Amino acid sequence: RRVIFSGIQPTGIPHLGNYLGALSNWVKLQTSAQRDDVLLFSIVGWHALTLPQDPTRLQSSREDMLAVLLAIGIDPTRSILFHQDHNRHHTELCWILSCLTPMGKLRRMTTWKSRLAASRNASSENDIDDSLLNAGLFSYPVLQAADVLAYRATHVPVGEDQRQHIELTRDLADIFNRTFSRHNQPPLFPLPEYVEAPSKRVLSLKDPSSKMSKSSPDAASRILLTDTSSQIKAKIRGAVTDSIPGITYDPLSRPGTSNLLTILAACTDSDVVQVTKRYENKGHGHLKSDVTDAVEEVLKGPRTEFERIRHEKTFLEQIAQKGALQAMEYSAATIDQVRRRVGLS
Ligand code: AQP
Repeated sequence: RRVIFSGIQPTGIPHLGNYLGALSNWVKLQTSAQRDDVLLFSIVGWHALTLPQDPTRLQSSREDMLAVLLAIGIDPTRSILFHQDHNRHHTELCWILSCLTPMGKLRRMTTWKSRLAASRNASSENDIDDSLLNAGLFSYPVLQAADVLAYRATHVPVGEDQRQHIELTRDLADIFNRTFSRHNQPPLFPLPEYVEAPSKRVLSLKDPSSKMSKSSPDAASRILLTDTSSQIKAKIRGAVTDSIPGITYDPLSRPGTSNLLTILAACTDSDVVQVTKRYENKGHGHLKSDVTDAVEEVLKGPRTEFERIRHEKTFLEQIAQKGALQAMEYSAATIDQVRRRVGLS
């Protein structure tokens, strides 16, 4: 049987990139799952703390995220839907794995390298502004590994930007297995597989050299799952493209135009090359109008459902409580074995 695990940070309402790159795949996996497959989807609050958060906003973002996940179709009677911070097994396993993680592996994570680059003082290559960095930011890929391994997950559907972290998770599972499998004990952890999302990285609408992100200061750079149809229209109309006549798919030299084609293909479940052919002799205005319609079609259902359930606090609390208990039941068996193997039972 497959054990499928994935998570999302409660750092704001998810955007179209989160949806096309990860969340829509969660729903597809849930629909196509075999009866004995286990699915776990987590709102990973501890990860959010790697960057400064306003406590009141974090609290409401956690609640909104739960409502969004239900609104897009995660079914709590089929999948275990829970807040990571309700299950302390994650942090316990994270500590044990941290003690097995070579620093060099963490230094090679591209997410860390880009944070480091961003914090270098403009006046000197070697001068790093420490105030922008913290130990959690450096080691959060280990917490991510613990999130996955606590359930001995076999499959992890995440966006392309997380692929390297799944490789690290496999490495740490392997290190643990080799270090703590004495007397012919079978390895404790399966090596989890990265499950590719149907859509690749969705880029910022305002700066197509970077990905669409919840934390970008420019709100016009992303389409939120809860945006109204007029907000969607305005954001796509304002998306940065180029002045080259005709439409071609060329992510390197035409990233803005190609991003719109990626979005259109993903929203209509089509191949990007086929989609591009239809626009060969058309202009950006035509493309943008069709992208707007396709995005609206995908988001209108979740948006209505979100508005319906977001204020049902008791219902949302019950879902969270049930999810936490189910998640802990699963991870307790792993943590018990981990403690025994390392000599801490
Ligand atoms: N632009 C994107 N395109 C495709 N997939 C994406 N994901 C994120 N951005 C894109 C995928 O969404 C899942 C949940 O992401 P996350 O919230 O846990 O963290 P993140 O990758 O850091 O996403 P954001 O939006 O950029 O959040 P902030 O700004 O808070 O850091 C992951 O599977 C991710 O791959």
